Amino acid sequence: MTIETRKSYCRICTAYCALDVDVDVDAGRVRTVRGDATDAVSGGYTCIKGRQLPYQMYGPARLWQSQRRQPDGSFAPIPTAQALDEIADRLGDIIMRHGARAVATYSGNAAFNNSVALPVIRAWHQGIGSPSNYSTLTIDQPAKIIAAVRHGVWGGGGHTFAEADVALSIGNNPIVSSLTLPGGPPGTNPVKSVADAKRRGMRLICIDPRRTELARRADLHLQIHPGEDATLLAGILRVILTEDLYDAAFCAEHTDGLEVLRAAVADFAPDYVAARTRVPAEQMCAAARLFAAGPRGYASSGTGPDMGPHPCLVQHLIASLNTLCGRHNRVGERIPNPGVLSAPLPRPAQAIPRELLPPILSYGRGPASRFRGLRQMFEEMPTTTLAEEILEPGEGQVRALLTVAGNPAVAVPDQRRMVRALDDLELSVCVDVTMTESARRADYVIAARHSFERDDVTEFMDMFYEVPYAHYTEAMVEPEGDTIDEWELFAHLARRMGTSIELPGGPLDVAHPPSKLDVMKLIRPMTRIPFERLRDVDGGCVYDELDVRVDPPLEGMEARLQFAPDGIAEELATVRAEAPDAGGDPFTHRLICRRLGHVLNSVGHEFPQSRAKGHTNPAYMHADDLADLGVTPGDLVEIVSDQDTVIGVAEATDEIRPGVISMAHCWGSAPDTEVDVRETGSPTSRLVPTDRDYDPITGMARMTAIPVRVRRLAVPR
Ligand SMILES: Nc1nc2c(c(=O)[nH]1)N[C@H]1C(S)=C(S)[C@@H](COP(=O)(O)OP(=O)(O)OC[C@H]3O[C@@H](n4cnc5c(=O)[nH]c(N)nc54)[C@H](O)[C@@H]3O)O[C@H]1N2
Ligand SMILES: Nc1nc2c(c(=O)[nH]1)N[C@H]1C(S)=C(S)[C@@H](COP(=O)(O)OP(=O)(O)OC[C@H]3O[C@@H](n4cnc5c(=O)[nH]c(N)nc54)[C@H](O)[C@@H]3O)O[C@H]1N2
Ligand code: SF4
Ligand SMILES: [Mo]
Repeated sequence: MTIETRKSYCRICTAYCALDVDVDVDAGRVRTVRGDATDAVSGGYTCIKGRQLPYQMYGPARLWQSQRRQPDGSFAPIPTAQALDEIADRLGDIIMRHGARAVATYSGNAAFNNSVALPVIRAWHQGIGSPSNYSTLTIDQPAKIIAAVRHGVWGGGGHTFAEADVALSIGNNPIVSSLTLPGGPPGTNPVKSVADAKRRGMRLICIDPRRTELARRADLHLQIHPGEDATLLAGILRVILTEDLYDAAFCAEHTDGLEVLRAAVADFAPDYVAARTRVPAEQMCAAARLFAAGPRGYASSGTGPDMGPHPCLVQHLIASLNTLCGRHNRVGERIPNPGVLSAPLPRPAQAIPRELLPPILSYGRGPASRFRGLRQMFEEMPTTTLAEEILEPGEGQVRALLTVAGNPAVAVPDQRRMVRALDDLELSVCVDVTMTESARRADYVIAARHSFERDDVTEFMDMFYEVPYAHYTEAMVEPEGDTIDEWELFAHLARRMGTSIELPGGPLDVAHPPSKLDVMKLIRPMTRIPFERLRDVDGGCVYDELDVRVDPPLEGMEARLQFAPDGIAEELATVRAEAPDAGGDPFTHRLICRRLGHVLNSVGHEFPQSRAKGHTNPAYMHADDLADLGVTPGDLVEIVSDQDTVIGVAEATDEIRPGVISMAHCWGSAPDTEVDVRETGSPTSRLVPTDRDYDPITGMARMTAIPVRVRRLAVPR
C-alpha cells in the first residue's frame, strides 16, 4: 500500500481547517486526515467532525449512486445523467404549465462550502427566469446584510480581533461553532486565537444568556435574558452618548442621524435596562465604558441576536456602536485583509453609496413573495415563506424544488408545514452525499461529490480572514460511483432545457463544460491574486504582498453612515413600549439556540465518534428547574410553544439561568416519530411559527428566546 500525503482543507464548516490527507494511491482512497500544523491560519487545529471525514466519505451512509423513487415508495438506483435528463424534462413541463416561478431551489449550509455552487445556481435561476431561489441565508443571519445596507458600508473596512484592545462578542460561540464574523473572534483555530489575544492584553466582553466556552474566557460576561439584545444595546449606546465616550469628530464628518439615535435611546436608562435584561446596571455601564475606551476593537455577533426578536434593529445598533466609537480604518491605514479573491477596487475612507453596493447587498426590491409583504433580498426569496409558496394554490405556486446540500425537513421553521410542503410537490429532488430526512421524501436523490472529490477554494471565508489567506485544493482522489458536482448538475439541466448560465465573466459553456477552475474564474473574473497562482501553491497561504491601504474619499462620491435610517427610531419606540418579560404563564421558559461540537446541524449524527458523544439534542436546563419539574437528567420532558410540541431529554447545566432551555436544532425526524427522541433527538424547528413573531423585512422567524412551557413526561426510560 502506497500512502501519499496531500494537502487539502475540511469543508464541513466554514473554519476550513487545513489538513494533511493520507491517500492510499493504489486504492485511490482517502485513509486518514490530520490538521496541517504548518498552516498559517488553522495551525493544525481540527475538530471531531473533520477528523471523521473519511467516514463521511466511505461510511455506510454515503450515497454513491443517484436514486429514483418507485411507485411503491422505495428507491432504485438510476444513472445520474439519466436522472438529470428526466428531471430537466419534468422541469420544462412544470414551467410550461405553471410558469418559471414554479421551479425553486433551496441551497443548504453545505452548498456554501462548494466554492462555485451558489453563483451558478443564482445564474441558472436567472436563465430559466425564476425568482424562486432560496437558501439558508434567510433563516440564518440575514439581519447582518440588512444592517450593512441600511447603516452603510465603510469602504476602508473595520477593526479586526487580532489588533483589538477590546472585543465585544454577542451571541456567538466560535470555540464550538467555528463561525467567524468580521471583527469577531476567529472561528478557525479559535482557542489559540482567543488565548493569544488575551495574552497580549485584549479585553473580552460577551453578551450571551449562556456561560459559553467563549463567555468563560471573557473579562465581562453579561448574562442577558434571552431576546433582550435591543434593550441592552440601546442601554449601552445611551451610556456612551451621555458620558461623551464616543468619537465625535468621526461622527461629525461621516454620519447622519446621531441626534435622532440619541433621542431614541434616551428612555433606556440603566435601571430600566437592568430590569428587562437582567444584566446588573453597573455591569452594563462597565461594559459600555470598557468598549468605548478601545481605542481599537469591534462589536460582532453570531446567530444569537439574529434569531431573536427585532434582529434587524439589533444588527443596526451593533453597526452603530462600531461607528459611534469610530472603529473603521482611516486613510493610509493598512487593510489587514483586502480579500485575496476580491476585485482590486479602491477602498476609500467613506461610506459606499447604496447604489454602488453589489446586488447581494440589496433588499426591498425585486420580486415580491406572495406572503406577508416580503420581497426578494440578496437576490433570494425568504425561506420562511417556502412552505407556503409550495402549498398555497395560485399564480406563482412552487411545484418543483431542488434541494442542494440542505435538509429542510428538519432545518426550516414550522417543521410540520415544511414537511407537508415537501410531500405536496410535483417534483422534489435532493442533491446530497447521504440519504437525509428530506431526501427520503424526494422523487430523485442525486448523489453528490464529496468535498475530497472536488476542487475548491476558500471562497466563502475570503473577506472574513484576518490576514490575506487563501487555500486552493484539488480533488484528493478520482471520484468513485456515479456522483456529480453541483455546478455540473446545473450545467446539465441548462443544456437539456436550452437555458443559459450567465456568470460575471461571461456565459458558462453548458454544451462543453470547462474545468472547475474556469468556472471559478467566470465567477470572479478579477481577483487580487490570480487563481492559477493559488492553485500552484500546495496548501493554504498568506499573500502578505497584498499591502492595500485605505484610499482618501473618492472625488464626487457622496455617502454617509446612517444612525437613524427609516424605521429605526420607530422600532426602538416599539421595543420600549413592550411589557418586560415576567416569565409567567402560560410560557414559563425561553428556549434558546446553541450548537453542539460533535455535529453540524443535521450532519454527523451517524458518525461513530460523534454518536459516542451523544445521540440526542438534550434540553439543557438549570438544576433548580429540573427539581421544580420533578425531573432528573435523562427524563423526558414535553416542551410546548404556541406553535407545537416536542419531546426532549432533560439535562442539567449551570451555564444558564432558571427559566431558560438551551437546545440544538436540526435533530430528530419528520413529525410523529418522537418515540425515538433518545436515539434521534427532536427538531426545535417544529416549535417555531413563520406567520407570527417574524421580522417584517426579512421574514426571519424567531428561533431563539422562544416562549415555551415544559413539563415532565411520565414514561418509562
Ligand atoms: N430552530 C432552529 N432552526 C434552525 C437553526 C436554529 O438555530 N434553530 N439554525 C438555522 C441555520 S443557521 C441553518 S444554516 C440551517 C441549516 O439548514 P440546512 O443547511 O438545511 O441543514 P444541514 O443539516 O446543514 O444540511 C446540510 C446538508 O448537506 C449535506 N452535505 C454535506 N456535505 C455535502 C456535499 O459536499 N455536497 C452535498 N450536495 N451535500 C452535502 C448534508 O448531508 C446535509 O444533508 O438551520 C436553520 N434552522
Ligand atoms: N459544531 C457545530 N458548529 C457549527 C454548527 C453546528 O451545528 N455545530 N452550525 C453552523 C452554523 S449553520 C452556523 S450559522 C454557525 C453559528 O455560529 P454561532 O452563532 O457561534 O452559534 P452558537 O454556538 O449557537 O452561538 C450562538 C449563541 O447565541 C446565544 N444566544 C441564544 N439566544 C440569544 C439571545 O437572545 N441573545 C444573545 N445575545 N445570545 C443568544 C446562545 O446561547 C449561543 O451561545 O455555527 C456553524 N458551526
Ligand atoms: S472546525 Fe471541524 S468541521 Fe469545521 S472545518 Fe475545522 S475540522 Fe472541519
Ligand atoms: Mo447557519
